[in-house]
Amino acid sequence: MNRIVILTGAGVSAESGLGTFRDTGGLWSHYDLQQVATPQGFVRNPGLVHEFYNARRANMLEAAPNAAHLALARLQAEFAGEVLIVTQNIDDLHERAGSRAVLHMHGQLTGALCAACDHRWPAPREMAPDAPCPGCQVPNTRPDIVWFGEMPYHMDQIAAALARADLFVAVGTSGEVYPAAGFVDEARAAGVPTLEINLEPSGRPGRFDRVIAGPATQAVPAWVSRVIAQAP
Ligand code: BV8
Repeated sequence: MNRIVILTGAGVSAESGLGTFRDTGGLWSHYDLQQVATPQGFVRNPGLVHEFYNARRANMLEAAPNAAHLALARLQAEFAGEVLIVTQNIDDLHERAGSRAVLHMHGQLTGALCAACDHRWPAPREMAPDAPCPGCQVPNTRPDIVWFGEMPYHMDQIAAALARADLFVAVGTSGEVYPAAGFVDEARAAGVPTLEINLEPSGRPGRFDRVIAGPATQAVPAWVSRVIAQAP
């Protein structure tokens, strides 16, 4: 086995204290997704959107990577083959755990984007609707995050990696948001073995070849140790 593609979701950051989305008490039970995670919501009320992401950016800065992030970074460092992490998460915990090859398909809280000129720069702790873009000075800046109805980032690179993978692993994701939720189907169509590591199996039975159930901080380090031990 040489090439592993790992898709992570909010469940991998849950034990770092960052909220998930669809679990009981998750983010979407406190905020209306349409108001804070769509381009239409941003146009309607940019102040509310910035408030939502400023709060998540503050949570992220207070959070620390957990044993699952650290185990995935260890796999990238010690596994002789390629390990690509594709994350739906917008936090930087994979990077802070030492991971290098991370694709943020839904963008990052650490990034800012100008909705007027497409300029990108490191996001300040707090963003506001009246803050001018450092590039064009127009006050129309947003977090560099992919909202519903927008095309995720790195899709071509992800499709190519899935097609040539020897194993596809989904960690801590409910598998409800597309196109990420379709990656397991793309992998299966390419004959790639699939593994889910999740608090409990998500989606319909048989969607993954194998399922390891348990909290990410326990299940992921145990799985990584086995992969490293078995590697030639
Ligand atoms: C697009 C950034 C088209 C914002 C996010 C096909 C069918 C149906 C619908 C669609 C479709 N194609 C497109 C759509 C529409 C939509 C969609 O999928 N809607 C869903 C709700 C049905 N998709 C889109 O709009 C996407 N765009 O397709 O554009 C297009 C085409 C051409 C040109 C232009 C455009 C864009 C989707 C991206 C939206 N942005 N995030 C933000 O973060 O605020 S998505 C959002 O959901 C988050 O990023 C999150 O990452 C993602 C998925 O959630 P999960 O990570 O899975 O989190 P969740 O809470 O759901 O699950 C947590 C899991 O962890 C659970 O299983 C739980 O059991 C487990 N867990 C909990 N604790 C632990 C644990 N596991 C282990 N250990 C623990 N301790």
